[in-house]
This record gives sequence, structure tokens and C-alpha cells, in this order.
Amino acid sequence: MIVQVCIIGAGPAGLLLGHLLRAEGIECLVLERQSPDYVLGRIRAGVLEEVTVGLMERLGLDARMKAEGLPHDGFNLADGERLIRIDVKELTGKDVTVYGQTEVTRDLMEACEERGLQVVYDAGDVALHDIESDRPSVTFVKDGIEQRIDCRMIVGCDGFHGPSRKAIPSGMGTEYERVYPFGWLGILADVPPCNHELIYANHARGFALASMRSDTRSRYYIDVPVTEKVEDWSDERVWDELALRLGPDAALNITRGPSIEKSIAPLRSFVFAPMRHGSLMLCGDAGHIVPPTGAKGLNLAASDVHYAADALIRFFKRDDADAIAGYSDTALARVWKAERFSWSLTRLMHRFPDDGPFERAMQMAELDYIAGSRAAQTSLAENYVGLPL
Ligand code: RFL
Ligand code: PHB
Repeated sequence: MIVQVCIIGAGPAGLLLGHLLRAEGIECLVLERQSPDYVLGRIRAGVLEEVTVGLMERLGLDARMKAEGLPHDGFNLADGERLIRIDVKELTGKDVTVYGQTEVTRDLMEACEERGLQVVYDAGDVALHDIESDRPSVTFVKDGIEQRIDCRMIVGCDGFHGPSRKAIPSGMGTEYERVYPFGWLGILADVPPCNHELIYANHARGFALASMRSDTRSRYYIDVPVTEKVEDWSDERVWDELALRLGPDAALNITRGPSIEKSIAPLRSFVFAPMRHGSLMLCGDAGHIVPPTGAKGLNLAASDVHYAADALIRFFKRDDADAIAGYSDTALARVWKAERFSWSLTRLMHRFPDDGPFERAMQMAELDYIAGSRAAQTSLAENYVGLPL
């Protein structure tokens, strides 16, 4: 089979890119290792920036997001005693939309057939070939039969563990990495949220986040050592810990209920640069990872896709090879700033194993500074709603 672009991975990055290219009449194929049900079973991001909402609008796939998504004008930082509200709408004129990544993915998946975006699910042994040439190919196994896709460009949207980045010969890029000594234990439950806006709490016992998916579905996180096992955390133990860490006011409003999902996600900061090698471009988690503290991962995947779609459309429609050459620098400029924000918010809100009383005092001083400074709040707010493209 021959296509112009072979996209690896049908997460949000791969599906968004596929739809944007199809809308311009560019032939593409998406290869996904998992089944559709598996992809939709993953519970991940919940906060969408304008860039992500804007791409769904551009595709005309925003109807459900507009109907069911919750616009949020602010969020809160808690220091164990008080809530510090960051009024992002007043400070930036923008808001964020609370709408699950699962729902974004579902909306993109459901539009594939009607829009002629071909996705091969359950594609095994995906391998990239000749990426340094202008005739690369991708092989995979489906139902026991090996197949080959010849194309002009490959876009790796296959997440942190996928084969795309690994296909780049060693020495052709640099990995920047920081692995954190804790993970986030997340719990999803069909109970009303304890607060109408998100609360990120730095308590002496550790970090906690109160988030939501709707008025009737809550998403909460606490940080735990990476060595912790999810089996050791009964629902009651998680609710008890949340009530302590989120503080007495939020605790009063927590409605407990059985978890419908509970898992531990490790935290990492990672950038691979450059994000293109030969005929291969990387988008989203395939090229970089942020710790979830700033809610940036999915939104960075969306901004990569925005730049990649623009470059590929210019390349295929106007024969503009410079567009492809410029992709990595353009995308990385935004990636690094989101890495910085996610890292600094993680540093501010978590207790690290080596932290002593001095580090804790620094965190409390910074939170107190934020509470009293419009300049500090504006900086947080403009990063939270997303820096301009
Ligand atoms: P994905 O979603 O990981 O999709 C990659 C796809 O590639 C497939 N794949 C392969 N396909 C073919 N062959 C192979 N060999 C393959 N290997 C892998 C995978 O099956 C998958 O379908 O990457 P993408 O599209 O780049 O999207 C990135 C986002 O998923 C990620 O950045 C966010 O979920 C991060 N994130 C958050 N981001 C936000 O913007 N806001 C948030 O509030 C937010 N909260 C979170 C998060 C991530 C979390 N976890 C689980 C790490 C909260 C959590 C807990
Ligand atoms: C979520 O609702 O899953 C969520 C919200 C904000 C974050 C991370 C995750 O920073």
C-alpha cells in the first residue's frame, strides 16, 4: 500500500493529525498497536487549553465538547491551610475546558469512517525502515500477515514507549530526562466533585489534586513513592488520605464512592531533540513527556500536531521542503516552556525525599508570594491556559 503519510499511534496526537491531513486531501494511514476499546479505556488528561479546543473546532468535531465540557475560569493552589485562587480568566482573558482525553479520542475515533481516515487497530510488530531516505516504509503484522506501507513521510505519534523515536540512529539526537521519585495514584469515581474548580494541594503529608470529568464524575490524585503498589491502596485509604491532604474545607465536601479506575502513573520530564530525523517527525509523548502537574501533556501533543500539520500541508501542497526542516525548532520552542512550567509546578507542590525543613520553607514562601502577587499569579495563569502558538 502507498500513502503520503504513515502515522504511527492512534492516541489523540495521531488521530488529530490524521483528520487535519485528510481534511486537506492528503492520503494517510494510522497504525495502532491496541484495540479501539483498549485505547478508550485509558484514563488520562482532563484539562484542555485553547490550542486543543481550537483544533477540534477547526475539524468541526467540537459539538459534544461544547455541550459537555466544563469551562473553568480559575484553579486553586492549597498550602495545607488556605486556598489560593488563580483567576485565569481575569488575568489572561482566557479559560480552560475540562473534558476528558478519553472523550476527545472518542470524538476523533467516531469521525474516522465518515471522513475517510483509515486506522488499522491491533497492528503488531510495527517497524520503521529507511527513515533517512525520501522513500521510507513501515511494516506491521495484522491477523498473522505481514504488510508494508510505502510513504513519503512517517509521523511518530506512538507515545513514550513506541518504536518511532527508537528508530532514530543513536547519536542523531539528544535525550534530556528527569525521573521523579514519586508517582501519581489516580482514582476515578462517579461522585460529585468536592469543589467546582481544581485544587492542587501541597500538604505536609504530600501532594493531592482534586479534579473532575463532569458534575457527577470526580478524578483525584495523590502522590505516592514509586515503589508503592496500587493493591495496597483500598478506596477507603485513598479517600482518607485525600481528606487530609486537601484540607478541612475540601474534606467536608468530599463525597466518597467506589473507584471505577485506580492506577499509579510514574512522573517524568523528557525531551528528545530534534523532533525530526530525515523523513520521520515526532509528535506528542513520542518526543517529550511532562509530569502531569501543569496539565500540559495532551495540550503539547496538540500544539505539535498543529505545527506538524502546517508543515506537511505546505510540503505536500506547495512543495515547501523548508516547512519540514523548520518543524522541530518551532515545536520545541513551545515544548521547552511547557517543560519548564510543569517541572517548576511539580517542584513547588511535591515533597522530594531529600527535602528538609529548608526546602519546605521555600515552598511555603513561594506559595505565600503567589498569594500576594498579581505578577506571580499572572505568570502562573498564562502558562496554565497555554502559551501562544
Ligand atoms: P498517547 O496517548 O500515549 O498515544 C500513543 C498511541 O500510540 C500507540 N502505540 C503504538 N501504535 C503502534 N505500534 C506501536 N508499537 C505502538 N506503541 C504505542 C499507543 O497504543 C497509543 O494509542 O500519546 P499522544 O497521542 O502523544 O498523547 C499524549 C497524551 O496522552 C499525554 O501527554 C497526556 O495524557 C498527559 N496527561 C495530561 N495531559 C494534559 O494535557 N492535561 C492533563 O490534565 C493530563 N493529565 C496526563 C494526565 C497523563 C497521565 N498519565 C497516565 C501519564 C494525567 C495522567 C495520570
Ligand atoms: C485530570 O483531571 O486528570 C488532571 C487535571 C489536571 C492535571 C492533571 C490531571 O494537572
